[in-house]
Parts: sequence; C-alpha cells; structure tokens
Amino acid sequence: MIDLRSDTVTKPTVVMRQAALEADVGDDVYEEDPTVKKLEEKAAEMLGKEAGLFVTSGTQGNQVAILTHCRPGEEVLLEANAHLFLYEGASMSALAGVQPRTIQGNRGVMDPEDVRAAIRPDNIHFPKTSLICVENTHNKAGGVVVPLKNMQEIYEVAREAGIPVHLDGARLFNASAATGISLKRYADQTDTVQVCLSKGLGAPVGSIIAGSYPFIQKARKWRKRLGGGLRQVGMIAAPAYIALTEMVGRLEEDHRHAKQLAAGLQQIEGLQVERPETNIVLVHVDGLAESAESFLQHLKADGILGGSFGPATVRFVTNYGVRSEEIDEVIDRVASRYAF
Ligand code: TLP
Repeated sequence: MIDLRSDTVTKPTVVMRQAALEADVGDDVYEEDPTVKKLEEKAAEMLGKEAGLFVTSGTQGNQVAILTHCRPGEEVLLEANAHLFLYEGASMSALAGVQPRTIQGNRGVMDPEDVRAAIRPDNIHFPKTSLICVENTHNKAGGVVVPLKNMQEIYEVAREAGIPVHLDGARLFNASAATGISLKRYADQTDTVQVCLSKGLGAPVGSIIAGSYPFIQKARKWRKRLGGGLRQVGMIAAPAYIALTEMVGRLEEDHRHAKQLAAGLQQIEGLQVERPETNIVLVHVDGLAESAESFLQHLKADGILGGSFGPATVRFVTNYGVRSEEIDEVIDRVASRYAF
C-alpha cells in the first residue's frame, strides 16, 4: 500500500528506535526525566519561547493551551475550517467550557479586520473574547502557508485588545521549510504555540507547547488533570528529540513530492488539483462524476490510500514513508484507471 492518508502514518526510524532504547529516564511528574527536559528546552529555544512542555498529541497540546488561557463561559475566535473547530471533537466546549466563534477565512487566512470586528465589547450580554487561534500551515485549506504578515497584523489587533494568540502549528515546520522564515519569527507573532513532532518529522508520539514560563507552569497542571502527566517519558521524548534535531531538513522532500504528485494528477482529465504549497495535495473529483468516497475505494483497490476532505475532495499527504518512485506509481495507477 502507498499510504498518503496523512503524514501521521510515518514510522520511527532505526535511529529513533535506538534512541528510545538508550534514553536516560526518570519520573516526569516529579520533573526528573532528563530526556524530556532536554527536548522541551531545545523546542523552546527553536521557537524562541521561555519554556516548552511535551504533550502526547497535537489535540492535547491545543486543548491544554485553551484550558490554560481561558475560563468557562468565554469565547475563542478562530478560522471557520480550523482543525481546532472541525476535528477536535468540540473539546474546547466539552473540556474548557468555552464557545468557539468562527471567522470565514480565504484559504484559511483570516482578514485581521474580521478578527477585530469579532472581538466582543464589554457588555453584560456577551461572553468575553479570551483567545484568538491561528493555524499554520492550514490543514483543511490544503497545507496553505499563512503569510507572516497576516500573523503580524492579527497579533497587532489582539495586542491592542489585550487578548492572547495561540498558534496551532501542527505543521509549522512545513511553513518554515516552504518559506525559509524561521520558526521563531512565526512564533514571535503569538503568545503560545503547539507544534507536532509526529507528522512530517516522523516521531512516533508527541507535540510541544511553548510559551512564557508562567504559562507553561499552569499548562503543566492542566496536562496533569487531563491524565497527561507521564512517568518515564524519555522513552518517547528521545525519538521526538531526533525528530526535532535531525528531521526538519527532510520536509523539503515531502514538498517536492507533493508538487510531483500534483503535476502528474492534473494531467488526468476530470481531476482538478490545487497547487500545493507544502505537503498536502487537494484533488477535486467532481469531473469524474463520482464521490470522494468511491474514488478512494477505487484507489484502495489499486494499492493507494488517501483521505476524504469533503463530498468530492480528496486529500493526499506526502510523508517520510513514500519515495519519489512511489509518487510516480500513484500517478500511473490513477491514470490507468481514469485516463481515456
Ligand atoms: N490532523 C490530522 C487529522 O486530525 C485531520 C491529519 O491527519 O492531518 N492541528 C492540526 C492542524 C492538525 O492537522 C492535527 C492533526 C492536529 C492539530 C492534531 O494533532 P494530533 O493528531 O496529534 O492530535
């Protein structure tokens, strides 16, 4: 099977497995695991924040951030197709007791003036706007890089209103690889950030949230409340450290493969392919007169896995497990089924 469902399907490298085996460990609830400390310090340094916290997943990281920033009854502003809104099981409402308020972006990019207009004035009827979330790269929009300038403008609006900004940077490394803009410069436009190590970087488990030292101290308690206080966590922090220090450079390969895939698929009549900016390729299949689900069933029968991103939209995510020859193979197999 050629698995393009997500970059989350990557398996740890031999070096990561070896690092897990040899990791120096301790009980992290007592803050005694040297390996996770090293990881958190390194991640915070790369993101230009005072402190970092290892969490088990991107979802846990985003939720811990929301729980730390907000109180029940408050409101969070975010883009209408944000992962935090679409794919986290309404956890901000279920866990933090906050209400999401969505802003329709253009390919995932919010207009700062729309953000300004959505901030609630002080009025007995209204919830308090307590957080603004940005996602970069934007998953649902197709791995779109949110421009740094847009993030700067949103941060300015937020600061004027005294509201913190959280960045869902599950794929911030991809944004940085695509633009050459450092992680720090992106993270500078937010108070807190969540980055995933288990996507294109290939770690088996884990994300980091980063922010000010007092924020991370509070977040540590929320993580514990959620059952995320881990013991000999160095076993998974060691491969995550390798992801952070040795795998960032490889993301360009995924981006090249995404372009290769898009170029090949768009030659096939009936497919409308969006130009990929990073490692995500969105393909609209309306022109084939079949649904995304049935297209994916056919592909599966041909040994290819992708994901459904709407009734007639399919998502392919290039990743560490898929080589250039396999991308050609995907194009050939789709062409031989669909090309006239
Ligand atoms: N996204 C997954 C699915 O949940 C859709 C994927 O395959 O792309 N933020 C963003 C922008 C994400 O894309 C994801 C994962 C997360 C947060 C959550 O990360 P995990 O899966 O580690 O909880």
